[in-house]
Parts: sequence; C-alpha cells; structure tokens
Amino acid sequence: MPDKLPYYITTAISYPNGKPHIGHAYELIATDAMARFQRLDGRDVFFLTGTDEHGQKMQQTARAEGIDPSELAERNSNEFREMGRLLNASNDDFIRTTEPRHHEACREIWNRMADNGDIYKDSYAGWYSVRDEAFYQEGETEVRDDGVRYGPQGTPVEWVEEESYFFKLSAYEEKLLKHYSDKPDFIGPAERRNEVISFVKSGLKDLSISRTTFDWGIKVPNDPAHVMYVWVDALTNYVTATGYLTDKNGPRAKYWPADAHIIGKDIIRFHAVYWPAFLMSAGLPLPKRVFAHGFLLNKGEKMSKSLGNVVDPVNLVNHFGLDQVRYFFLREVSFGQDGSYSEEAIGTRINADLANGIGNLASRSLSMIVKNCDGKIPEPGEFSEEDRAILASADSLLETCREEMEKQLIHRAVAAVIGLVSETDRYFAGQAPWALKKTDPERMATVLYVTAEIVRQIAILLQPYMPDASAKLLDLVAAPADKRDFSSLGEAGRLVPGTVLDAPTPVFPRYVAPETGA
Ligand code: ME8
Repeated sequence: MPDKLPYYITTAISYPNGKPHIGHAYELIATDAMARFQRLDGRDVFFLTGTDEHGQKMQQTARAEGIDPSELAERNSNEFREMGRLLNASNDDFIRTTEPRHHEACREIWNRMADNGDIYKDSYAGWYSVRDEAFYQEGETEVRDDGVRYGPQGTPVEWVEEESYFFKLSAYEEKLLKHYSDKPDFIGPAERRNEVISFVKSGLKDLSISRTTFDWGIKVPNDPAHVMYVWVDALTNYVTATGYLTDKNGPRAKYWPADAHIIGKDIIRFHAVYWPAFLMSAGLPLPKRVFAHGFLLNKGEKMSKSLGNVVDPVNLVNHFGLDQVRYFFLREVSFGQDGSYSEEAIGTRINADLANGIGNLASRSLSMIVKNCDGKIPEPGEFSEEDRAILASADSLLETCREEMEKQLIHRAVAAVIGLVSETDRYFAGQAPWALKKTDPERMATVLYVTAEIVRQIAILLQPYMPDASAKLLDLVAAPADKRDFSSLGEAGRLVPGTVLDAPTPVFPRYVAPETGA
C-alpha cells in the first residue's frame, strides 16, 4: 500500500490575553472539520493549533492584572486547550510560543533571514497598535472625534520611536506579486486575494521586526536588548511544530510546507504578505494556501466586551449541544464571509435540518426495519429506477464534497449532504413503504434497504462536521468500525443484508427554546 499523502492544516494561534470567545471556537471548529475530512479521505493529516504568548499586548494585560506575563499565558493557554477538548477538536499538537522548541526555531529563521542579507538595524518611528500588534502607515490611521488616532481595524494606535531591526520587505514586492499570479490559489477567498494584491501593489516599506521597550518576547540572536516583533515569532510557529527548521529528517518534517493556514480576515496581511516574504528570505518552501474566514457577528453586531455580547463557547455548547453548535456554524455561515448568529437561528437550524431532517429520516426508516424485517437489514429485491437514481446521488456525493472542501467552501459541502437528506425524504414519501407493507412486502424491504443505505452514506459524510452524532447514526445502521471512512462510501461499503439492528434511539432531539416553550 502506498504511503498516505501528508496534509498539514493550521488555525491561527490565539492570544491568550483573555479567555477564548466564540470567534476562536468558530475557527477551531471549521479547521477541525477540514482536518477530519482529509483524514477520512485517506490523507496523513497533521492538524495544529495553539497560543501566541509573547508581545506587548500580553505584557500590558498581565501588568494590569498585577501578574507575570508567563502566568497569564499559562492560565489562558490552558483555557484554549480546554476549549479544544470541549469542541472535540482533533488537533495533533498544541503549540505554545513560549516553548523552547519554538525559541529555537525562531532564532533559526531569524539567522537565515539575516544570512540572506534581509535584516538591518535602524531606528523606527511610526504608529503602532498594541491591540493588533501591528505597525501602520500614517495614511492608514485617522483621528476620530474623541481625539484618539485609530488604525484600519478600528483599534487605537500610539507613536513608537526606538532602535529596531528591519526586514527588507520592500525587496519582496515583485516576488510576492509574481507568486500571487503564479499560484492563483495561494490566497482565498477572492476578496482577500484582491485586497492583498492591491496592498502589495501600493508599495511595501521595510518592516520593523524587533522591539526594545519591553522584554516579553524571544531575544534577537546576539543582541539581547531586542526582542523579536511578535508576528515574526508567531508566524514561525507553523514551521516550529513540524521540526523542519531544526531537523529536516525528523518525523514531522514531511508536513512542511503547510497545505492550508486557516485564519480570520483581520490577519490576512500577516499571513499572505509578511509570512511568504520571511519564508522566501529564509529559503523555505511556502504554504500552499492561506484562507481567511469572516467574522462572527452577534445578531448582526460586532462582538465586543463593552457590548457584553462576547459569547462564551462553553455556554453555547452546554445549551444547544456540541454537534448542534458545530453544525450550525458550519452550515449557516458561508465560509469566508462574515456570519451572524442568534439563539433563534441556531434553534431553527437544529429543528429543520437535524431533528426533522436526518434525525427523523433515520429513525423512521430504521424503526420500520426493526419492526417489520425481523430487526435485520433486509435483503433488497431488484432495484427500480428510483432506487438506482437515489443510490447514484449518494454514490456521487463524495466528489461534490471534495470539490467544495478543496476550496474551503464548508457550508456548501454540508449543504450538499443535507440536500441528499431532503431528496431521500421525498423518495421515502413517494415510495411509501408503510403502504407496501401489506401490498408488496418485498418491495417494502427494498425501499427500506435503499433508505438505510443512504442514511449510512449520509452519516459517513457528516462525520467531519458532527463527529459524535454521525458515529451514533453509524451505530444505528451497525456500520463496522473499519468501514466508516470515505473509502467505504458507495458500493464498497453497502449495508449487508441480515445485519442485526437495535431499535433506533433519537440522535437529534428537537430544540425547545426555554423562554417561550415553543
Ligand atoms: O490574531 N469571528 O490572535 P487572536 C471570527 N495571535 N474569528 C475571529 C473573531 C470573530 N469575532 N475574533 C477573532 C491573533 N477571530 C494572533 C494570530 S497567527 C500566527 C497569530 C480569529 O486571538 C482571528 O481572525 O486575536 C484569528 O484568526 C484567530 O481568531 C485568533 O485571534
């Protein structure tokens, strides 16, 4: 058997200056779905997430709390790890930028960029946003009515003047533009690609990549008065975790370059401009794709601590159930666009697509089998045209899902699977097996076989998005443990007549809103 093809996917690493919020949960759930999809599709997946623990923002938050930045990082990093467990994230590693392996990798990438002649010392004077950990050109900032100057992301900026190392970003303008044009899939979605290209075309200035006015960071090699700019440190995490920089023959080196970095749209510039330039400078291969998802809005409003609508993912999961929440975000939000959510919208989705949809289809068809076919998967008779048509729809669904997932259009992959549920509902209603029970029991058995077989395929295809609920559905059709990946879709894994089924238990209860009792 040939070796499985490696597939490396990452989330951004989050700032542990506070607890994780729903935006962090969203990114992790989406990336987890992509990682699970590739694993089920036979790839050797390495999925990485973690925390970005250095920088001025961390130092300032820690000071305000009267604790050491390392204590703040430790406490909140654990919260992020815990959130991963709660969300059933299947990450293979969790990186913390305070780990020695990461310090080593950062020194290595710095030295390589320096050896390439891309780092020089000068002094920096300009605007800096601590909240974004980003330098901005004066033209990107504006003074608002409150007299405060803000950057393009709406966060306050402050004037910074200090000695600093610079990276010759300006030398990479043409190389980056060539890369975007040679590799049109490097940045997604199209809006972000256009945004990045026009940013680069407007001219790149050299980038300040060290700070001297605080010390919570990774020391610059041979100049300990400087710590590396937190984004040099942060972006390098993706290579650190593979060991590629420090041990090219190590067990995980094969995963570099990454297949996909999944990040939010606010940090596209760092990932699609700075990061490839650093890598080119260090002589390292570039990631294949950077995909920026949109922002989650609470009932259409931007989440903010002052509005009090920064929803705690733990509460949401406790209230609606994990797979219900996963499903909602993955199906409801067009991946790559902003998305709004509300309790009403989550409840509506749960009832329409899950309880009345796949849940109902599975329980109706399987309970008929248990009652009318001796509790065993029935032997089908000859397939009618309708049977063949619906089986063909199911058998070809993987191809559709692959095409969508390749472009990170998660919502469209999920919609395609749910579309098959509706098609099967119509098939089931049209064939009316309950009526056939008296008139043509053999035909009833065939219809039930076909329906159960489709439930099996739907359950296999839903695993990336709702791992636990799909496993329950697969238990209901008694799919063997080794026949649950995508190679068992279609003819390869057809239900075996005679297999004993237990009476189905509900997988998706209806959601009843507590306030209204509706
Ligand atoms: O940016 N909706 O960390 P972070 C959707 N440490 N996504 C959101 C969101 C929202 N409301 N709010 C944040 C950082 N995110 C850096 C990354 S990577 C080398 C370093 C996303 O904790 C955000 O876009 O501010 C980012 O992808 C991730 O959450 C972490 O954000």
